Amino acid sequence: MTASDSVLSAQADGVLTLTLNRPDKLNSFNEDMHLALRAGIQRAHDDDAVRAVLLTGAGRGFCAGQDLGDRDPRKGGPVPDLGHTLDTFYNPTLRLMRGLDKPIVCAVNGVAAGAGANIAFACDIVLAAKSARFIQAFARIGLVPDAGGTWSLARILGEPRAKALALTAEPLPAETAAEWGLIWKAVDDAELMAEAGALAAALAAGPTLGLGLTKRLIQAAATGSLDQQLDLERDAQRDAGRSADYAEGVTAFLEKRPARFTGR
Ligand code: T3D
Repeated sequence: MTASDSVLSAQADGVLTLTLNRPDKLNSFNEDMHLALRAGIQRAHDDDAVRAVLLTGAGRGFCAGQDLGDRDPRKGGPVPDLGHTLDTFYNPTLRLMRGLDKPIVCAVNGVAAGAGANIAFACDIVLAAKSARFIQAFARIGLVPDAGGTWSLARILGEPRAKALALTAEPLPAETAAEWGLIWKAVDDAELMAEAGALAAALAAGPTLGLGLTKRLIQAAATGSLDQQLDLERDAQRDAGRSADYAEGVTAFLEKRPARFTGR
């Protein structure tokens, strides 16, 4: 395992595990953690040996959003340009996560607040400990949901629930988040890391090209028409059909044995 100060990263069997690691601040984001998380996701882009990412948090929380200690108005100085910090820190990471052609599994081990919740929702498959809760904490401090929150909440939940969560900042328990379709599953706390790790390992042993194309198609469906989507599916299927993993998958089926995918 290698450790940057604020994000631990470990790679094994095709899974890159990234652990937000500022537990005394509930893994809230300072600049170092922003850059370390982005570097981790970039590594997943660049390294063919990485075939899935597992994102989680150290300690009792997943992530409490922005480190508000770095925004203390009592320290004086100019009013911060938060549009600039979104452009500089959150938005590039969100785009990198959504653009990664490999699955990101998120194991929400505890409270996820502010941008911390919305970064979880930007992952591809989200499991949460039953004790975890999601809080659109922005309203408590006079901000608006960011890190893609208005997009994912409105799209997944629809306006009534998205607005209620964002305007009240009421904590949403993990089990309700799962019932509402905001995450994949709420699991017993003691089972979370084993279950999320097994899922990430299974994805890393899967047909990486096909999985990446699938991720891209489902994301494109949010903004495209059926006509556009049918064309995208045709193009993606053409690429998938040329992959070694497709040939292996069909051969394995016909030979009645498990497929051995190589990610190509
Ligand atoms: O600024 C920009 O660049 C714009 C982008 C903004 C994105 C955002 O995310 S804005 C939203 C920022 N986040 C919040 O407003 C959440 C703040 N935290 C909380 O409301 C609560 O901590 C939680 C509901 C998440 C958890 O509550 P609880 O009671 O379980 O824990 P706690 O006691 O409040 O926190 C434990 C420690 O973590 C505590 O430190 P201490 O007293 O033990 O030394 C607390 O101060 C610290 N902590 C928690 N969240 C943050 C934090 N420290 C700095 N920043 C935080 N966000």
